[in-house]
Amino acid sequence: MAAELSPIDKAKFVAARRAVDFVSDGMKLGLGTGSTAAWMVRCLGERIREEGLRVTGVPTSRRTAELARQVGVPIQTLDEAKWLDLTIDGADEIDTQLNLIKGGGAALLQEKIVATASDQMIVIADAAKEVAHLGAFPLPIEVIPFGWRTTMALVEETLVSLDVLNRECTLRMTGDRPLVTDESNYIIDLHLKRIGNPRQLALVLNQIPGVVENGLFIDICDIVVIGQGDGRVTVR
Ligand code: ABF
Repeated sequence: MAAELSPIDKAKFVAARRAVDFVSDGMKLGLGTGSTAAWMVRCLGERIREEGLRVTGVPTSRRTAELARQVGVPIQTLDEAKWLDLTIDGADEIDTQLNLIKGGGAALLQEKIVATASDQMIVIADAAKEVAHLGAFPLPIEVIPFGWRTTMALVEETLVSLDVLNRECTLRMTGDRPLVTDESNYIIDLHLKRIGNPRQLALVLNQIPGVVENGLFIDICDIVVIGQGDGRVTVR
């Protein structure tokens, strides 16, 4: 499967393949979104075909659901699963406390719901995702479309009240139209450059009317599997 991959894709693939080793027969899984998570879904499909692995997956986006169907991973809804043994997903940034920024793939809402409804979460990533401090990657927040400009203004005011220096907020676009998430919401990206107190910011952002969820995953990730372009994998 990984014959002629670029170094970055090799890194994502080996991390995904190693994470799938944690999956055992009968598990109910959360299936993440993004290119690294896509490798995980493909590796799961391979284990199902070659070993007869029996698992079910709850996808965190339509595109993950479609890929799961293509590669033969049985899927169900979170309500059908009720609770999950393990979620495996990607991330945009991972700090030394295993706190994450997620949402670059605009799937943060379902990803956070599914990850929180799991006994364990494994994050898979290439080494470039590891950072000393979160924030260089713009922090995505999901907002309802109604009054989004007002919501964005309230977010900027909140950032001022928190003495956040860099406060640029942008509506995520697809071409010349706002990107619409699977839950029919919008994404606003917060270009903060560095987040001094992710825990506090995550709590404050979700108090703002119109904000549905934010891309800070605090105390949710249990294990990180990092892949390198030369095929090495580290688990921490
Ligand atoms: C998804 O994976 C998103 O939350 C995150 O933005 C993305 C990372 O994508 P990739 O694996 O393609 O780098 O879970």
